[in-house]
Amino acid sequence: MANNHQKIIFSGAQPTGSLTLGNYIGAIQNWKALEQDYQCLYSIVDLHSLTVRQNPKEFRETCTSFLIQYLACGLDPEKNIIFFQSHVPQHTELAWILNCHTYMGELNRMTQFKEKSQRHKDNINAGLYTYPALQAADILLYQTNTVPVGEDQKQHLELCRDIAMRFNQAHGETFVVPEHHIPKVGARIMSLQEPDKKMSKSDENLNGTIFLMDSEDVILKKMKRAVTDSENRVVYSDEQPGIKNLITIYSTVANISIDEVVARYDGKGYGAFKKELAEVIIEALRPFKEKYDNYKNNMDYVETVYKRGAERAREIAEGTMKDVRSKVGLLPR
Ligand code: ATP
Ligand code: LTN
Repeated sequence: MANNHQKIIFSGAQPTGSLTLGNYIGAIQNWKALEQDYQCLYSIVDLHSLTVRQNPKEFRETCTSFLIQYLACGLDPEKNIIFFQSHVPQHTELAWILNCHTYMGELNRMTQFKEKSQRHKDNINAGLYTYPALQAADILLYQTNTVPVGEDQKQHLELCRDIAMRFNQAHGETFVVPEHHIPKVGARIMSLQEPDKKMSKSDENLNGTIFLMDSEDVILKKMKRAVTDSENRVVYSDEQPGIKNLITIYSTVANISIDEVVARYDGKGYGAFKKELAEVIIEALRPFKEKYDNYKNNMDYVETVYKRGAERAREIAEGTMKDVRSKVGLLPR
């Protein structure tokens, strides 16, 4: 486990659909960079996905595929603790207690709740509403210092901090109050079809999202269809949100600066730019696809990874829960 000076990092993604280029650029790429210097916990937050109705058989497959996608992205299970949220029951136990320290007024303000209840009008359940308390439990259980996420999670993180401070004030120092870590470039990759909306794995318009699992042909096609404008100049400006988004993607995937991308395509039109961007993405994803197939053929190993991950996570989580139970006045077991 972490030595006393090693900072703790926690992050998670919901196993719905399949990982997108937005998830990779906004989150996973940064997770990988952190594994050298920190004790990192990365969870597949399967309980969060149950806020939307799932088909059990498909859901199990998606969860396994997510874990394999994490590993294929290069997350090292020796350095990081990688696990399924539902395998560590302390998450739901703490979530209940934190629910009792969260105000309805706070939950009412959450944009993700407002958006998701618009999208799933027939199933606006209590889980969707109290989702941020479970997310706060995920983070606070591990005495997390830093949470690397995309821009969209800032509001949930702020609420998590408020809950932690409130709890500490009421019961004495219990939780570390975490900071969020949002990347400077790429924190919000936009849909290729609607550049005013974030790229999302649950978008109904599949052309707006590049999935890490997409074939080369599909990536080329989606890139060709990406919405731009009539200027035909590769310029990074708010007036040209479509092309601005593509430049951001280029810069983060090829690991070169925005200025360098713009200079490289000075005087060239959108056609050449989009085609070469597709090639850059395809090249970057090649090792991902190879690793994915390898892990898929080695399910025994994959199972060991998540079982060991949950074991390590439970040990830390139980330490925090013992303190929490005692602080709120529950009798020792
Ligand atoms: P859903 O559509 O199911 O809400 P999502 O694609 O938004 O999913 P999440 O599982 O909610 O993805 O997020 C996983 C991580 O990826 C989070 O840290 C989130 O901030 C980040 N992320 C998601 N979409 C983007 C994006 N378009 N740009 C940058 N980061 C993103
Ligand atoms: N709500 C997040 C997923 C998530 C998460 C977390 C992220 C659940 N628990 C803890 C960071 C830390 C989302 O929708 N992206």
